[in-house]
Amino acid sequence: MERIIITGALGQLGREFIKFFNKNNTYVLATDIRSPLEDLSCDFEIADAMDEKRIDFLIKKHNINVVYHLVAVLSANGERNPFMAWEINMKSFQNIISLSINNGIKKIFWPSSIAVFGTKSNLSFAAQDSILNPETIYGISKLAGERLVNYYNKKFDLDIRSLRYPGIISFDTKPGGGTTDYIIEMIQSLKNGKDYTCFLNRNTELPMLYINDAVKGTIDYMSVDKQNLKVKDSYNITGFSITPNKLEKKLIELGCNAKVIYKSDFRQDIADTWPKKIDDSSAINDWNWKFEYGLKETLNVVFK
Ligand code: AKB
Repeated sequence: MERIIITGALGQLGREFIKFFNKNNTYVLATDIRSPLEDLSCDFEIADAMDEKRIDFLIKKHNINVVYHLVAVLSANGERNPFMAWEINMKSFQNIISLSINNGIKKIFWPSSIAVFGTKSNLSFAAQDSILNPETIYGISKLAGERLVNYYNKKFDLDIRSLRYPGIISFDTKPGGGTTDYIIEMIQSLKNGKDYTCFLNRNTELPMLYINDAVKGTIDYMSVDKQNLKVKDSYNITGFSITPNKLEKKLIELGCNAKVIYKSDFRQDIADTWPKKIDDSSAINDWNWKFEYGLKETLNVVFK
């Protein structure tokens, strides 16, 4: 029986994983640095993943045998404070790996991101095994993490798995401090009749994935036999690609009449080093990855 700890559990992904595990009667211990405002319907403990002793205590107390380590400072927040971003992203990762080794935990999930790509990757359609030259501190930390996934899996016989998520779209829980966040902000503003100032240029195309696909895909991937997984660091996965302008037009078609004002900021420089589309054929071939929510299905969730 899996007994899962989630770090950074109150973030965009964590809350959705909790709902999934609750529905499937899987034991989950949610941890974060602040208390939830609502009932999560699972065990919850305040814990900072930077605090190795505290996490060690909780792993032992709750008999944990699987880790979903979701703590991360995302791309835009990372550029605001690169030293803090590196420290949090890398130290928490290292803590989790060393605690897993010491507590006999084999199975770990750790999200990577399209931020690992850079201007030397083919940004029109980034391959699984592209040249990776990330230019943000977030991307650099994700690339370092991917190399460590590969290294630790061999060195310590661990089963750490990772996916390169594109922008994740969710409406119940908002992301914080990312570059792809504009898509959620624009949809929600226009739906509520409020003008939206978009921090990316109208033609900036980026890959996106609806949260239900992200969660289901991750769970499917985590349950595949390890021998079938040819990619040893992190798999590309994606749903659909879109520009702010295309999204604006769709929202107008759906009856929204608020305006989008384009005023790009430093996040444009981040987006300019990220791919427009990514090739997820390795995930399709190795573990039958497939998404269900295209743009239409994603917008249907909010415009029912
Ligand atoms: C971000 O925008 O920083 C994240 C990501 C693509 O990893 N959503």
